[in-house]
Amino acid sequence: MTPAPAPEDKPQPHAAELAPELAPLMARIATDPNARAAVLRELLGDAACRQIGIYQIPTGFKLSVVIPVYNEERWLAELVRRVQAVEIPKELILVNDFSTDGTPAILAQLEKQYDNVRVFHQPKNMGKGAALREGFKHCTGDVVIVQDADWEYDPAEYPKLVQPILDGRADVVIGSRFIGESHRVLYYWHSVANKWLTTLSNWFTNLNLTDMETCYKVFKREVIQSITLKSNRFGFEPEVTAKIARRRKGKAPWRIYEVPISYSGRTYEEGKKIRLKDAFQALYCIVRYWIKD
Ligand SMILES: Nc1nc2c(ncn2[C@@H]2O[C@H](COP(=O)(O)OP(=O)(O)O)[C@@H](O)[C@H]2O)c(=O)[nH]1
Ligand SMILES: [Mg+2]
Repeated sequence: MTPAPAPEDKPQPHAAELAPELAPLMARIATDPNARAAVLRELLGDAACRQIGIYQIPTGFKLSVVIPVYNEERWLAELVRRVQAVEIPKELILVNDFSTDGTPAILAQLEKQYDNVRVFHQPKNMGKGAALREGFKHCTGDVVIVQDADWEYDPAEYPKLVQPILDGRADVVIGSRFIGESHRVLYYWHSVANKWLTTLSNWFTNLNLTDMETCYKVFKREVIQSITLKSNRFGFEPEVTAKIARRRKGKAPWRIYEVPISYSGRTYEEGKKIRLKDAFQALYCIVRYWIKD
């Protein structure tokens, strides 16, 4: 006896098949994300749409996606495709950190393929922090997001990450892998190290973050371009956190939000590069940037 198909295997009828009069509307909203958001808001209600990051993108809004790239030939092209698939107007700033594999050729191809992609090259391998610093200089968007060049983080979550800024509630948004979304089950000691580093950073900054080491950090452009960053390698994460924390006070305090994100970590065999020494570097930077800018 053939088993009954699982519910998700059954072909689902398209809305336009059920109700042909919907066909012109479906065709119209297929190419217009704001029209789709408006229709869904009417159907589902504002609250449900907010939960899933469906909202109107203001006219003229642009997101700058800064991608540091070091020897990522295996992941890069597909990652850029996933970023481009996000329905937010954007520019992609890719910074090649002196890669020695096929990455430069892929970057050249991407720059040719897409109008909104710009590529910059570091003169020698200097680390993620230095690559980001270079990338931030060239951003022209309203909001800036950091994107690693692997598949550990999912660009489909940009709308949710940008939402607190577009709502006027936040100046900085930090994605957290530890407050609710799904994640690939991998290295236990990594998650322990992440939690320790976050806790220690919180002691010094008095922020109640749950994931300081996350890649997804989102800033209003004027916020990130007004911070002087020094760390060349993975010290970027504690440094930027400390410098943002300092600006919670004063005349125009920066407001920070945290948003749950999923995480599909990669293994060392798949190209993960962060090492134990990077945790010690982060430890040093937490203390160093607490003492002095
Ligand atoms: N490890 C490492 N990553 C770099 C460097 N320069 C730029 N990157 C990029 O920084 C991002 C984070 O590094 P990644 O290896 O994904 O960190 P991990 O996944 O936490 O091990 C990736 O997009 C790298 O390609 C570098 O010198 N070393
Ligand atoms: Mg990574």
